[in-house]
Amino acid sequence: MYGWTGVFLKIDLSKSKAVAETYDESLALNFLGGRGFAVKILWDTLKQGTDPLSPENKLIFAAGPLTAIGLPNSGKLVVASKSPLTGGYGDGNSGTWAAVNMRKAGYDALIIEGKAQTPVILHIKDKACEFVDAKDFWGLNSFETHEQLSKKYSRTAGIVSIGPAGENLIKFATIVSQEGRAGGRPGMGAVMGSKNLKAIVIEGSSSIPLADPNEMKKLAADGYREVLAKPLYAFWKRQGTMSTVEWSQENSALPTFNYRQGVFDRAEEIGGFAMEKIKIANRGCPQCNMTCGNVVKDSEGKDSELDYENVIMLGSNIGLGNLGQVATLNRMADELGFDSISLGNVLGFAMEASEKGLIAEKIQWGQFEETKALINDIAYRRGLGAVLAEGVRAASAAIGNGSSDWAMHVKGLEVSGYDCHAAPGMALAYGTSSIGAHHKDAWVITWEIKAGRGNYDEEKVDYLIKTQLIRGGLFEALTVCRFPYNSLGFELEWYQKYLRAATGVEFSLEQLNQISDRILNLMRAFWVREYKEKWTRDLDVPPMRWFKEPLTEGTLKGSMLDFKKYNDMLNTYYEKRGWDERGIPKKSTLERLGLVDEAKQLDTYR
Ligand code: PTT
Ligand code: SF4
Repeated sequence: MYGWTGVFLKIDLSKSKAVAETYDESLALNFLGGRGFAVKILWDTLKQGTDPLSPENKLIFAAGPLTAIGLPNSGKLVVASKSPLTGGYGDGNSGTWAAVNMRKAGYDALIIEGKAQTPVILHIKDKACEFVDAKDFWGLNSFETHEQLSKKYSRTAGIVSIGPAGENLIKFATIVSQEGRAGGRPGMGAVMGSKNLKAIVIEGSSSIPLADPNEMKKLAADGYREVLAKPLYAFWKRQGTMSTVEWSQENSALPTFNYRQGVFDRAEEIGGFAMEKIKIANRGCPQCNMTCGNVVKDSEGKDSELDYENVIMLGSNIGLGNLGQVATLNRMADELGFDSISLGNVLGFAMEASEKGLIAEKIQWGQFEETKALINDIAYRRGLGAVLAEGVRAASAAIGNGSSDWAMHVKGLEVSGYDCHAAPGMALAYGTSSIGAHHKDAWVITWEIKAGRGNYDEEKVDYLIKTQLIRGGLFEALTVCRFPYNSLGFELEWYQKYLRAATGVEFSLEQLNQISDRILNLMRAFWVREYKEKWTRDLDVPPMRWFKEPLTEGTLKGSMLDFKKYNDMLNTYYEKRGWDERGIPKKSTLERLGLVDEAKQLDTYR
């Protein structure tokens, strides 16, 4: 095989054993890599009903055939597992030198199972793998861990680690790398913690076998030049994703006071231009010339790397309008190892519960010191923090009193940064996203606003499905960053050329679409198999707040979603996907995608 290394490293932490295994070429051709590999491995090897925090669960780090080849934005990997937050398939996409080193060590994926008796660090150096005692590291935050490990091993090693949130099995703990890249929103950090795995250090020195190395060299250089030449490049370097704050504010889509207002009177103070005034550097993932991480000095004089999502979830959504303070909360999320989106979401939920008198604790909107204390309480599971540590779905079940209407999640994953009171297409994207309410698979809201936000037309369903196949399927299987494509307009055809030069295989766009469809259908099948009789179409419906309580501020004040129209749109979506009225892939759909055994198995869960 070219492009793929053809090898997975299987690690059993219970036995301190690591075995390299080759895999069949058909897996590569049918599932490509990243998310494709992860879902196939989880489907084939995880027993239905496995406790996500048990040794039996598997934690997978998977790359694709373009990862680590010096082409635009190819320093990313997918980290996946059965999620302790949602109970379904969970993953994240992280930019890290671990992606580059893993491939250069000769592996397309690490598949980790078992549980070490005492905390360990996995050190992989090409073909060698050692299990290093981590007692001196347990308890350290992710920045301290990174710093000490890069001194102990090498500055060029790939390092991923968990902070106290992962150690304490907080359900929305992530895996952190390079002091500001975080991956695995649905609790991948907790899965790592449950295995007593503090960190992975990986060093690789081989080159990846390519079908046409000369062609690849030329195409890669051309690709970087093309990215630089894109008209939006200069502004992107200045603000990255941060300009979305102003956009969301203008379009009443800004999560504000737990998704009530859509606009925030201090939005300007936390927006892209305010950020530029305190920005000190750009930072980013390996092999990227778009470096979109905005490093600023926070209110305590420390570095913090800002993106749209973490700024609005820890800013407007909790009523905080001081960017330096928001940056401090963001740094705490990175250090402790929380997903910043879910963190801002549960904080907003707690503040609303306090305002409504449903909890004894007084947690007020926008109070910096109180919020810092609560974040630490969540990390160490103290008091109210222990309730919030389970995620917003479980917290609302504990608090009751109708709070499930404004517990902002889908399938247990907290909603990310878009208010959908007046965006039915984006609401459907959240409703049907393959990991719960995340915009990764389909960020359709900017298109929707141009297309007409009030309608629930078939055209929106078509656009959503097309977007899910490209973003949730293709980019997650290639594992390269999607920003050149969706933020600068770097054309999809580039990836076909890269695939040809890397693997020697000519993939048409139709074939790539079919691979994506296969992956997304298998992800859905995994959810259905796990939820069994609890699977219902209600799981594809976004939070009731957007249907029952109109927007309270701004030019779209009074807007809300129509429940019947949403359900009609969901029916159309199911029909077009080849799913039944409960949203379960039909046997014929799975068979058409070559998932014949999977179809048989799923039949027993209908
Ligand atoms: C991603 C999610 C996002 S999506 C953001 S900001 W975004 C939040 N970032 C966090 C953070 O930072 N620290 C923290 N403690 N928690 C965080 N949680 C949130 O995580 C990320 C970029 C971004 S920034 C986005 S959109 C794009 N996402 C991609 C994707 O999903 N796939 C892909 N092929 N390319 C992508 N490119 C962009 O990558 P998750 P990263 Mg991330 C500080 O992890 O679980 O996927 O959730 O990985 O290396 O930080 O890059 O406005
Ligand atoms: Fe990473 Fe941003 Fe570059 Fe994408 S554009 S690879 S998220 S630095």
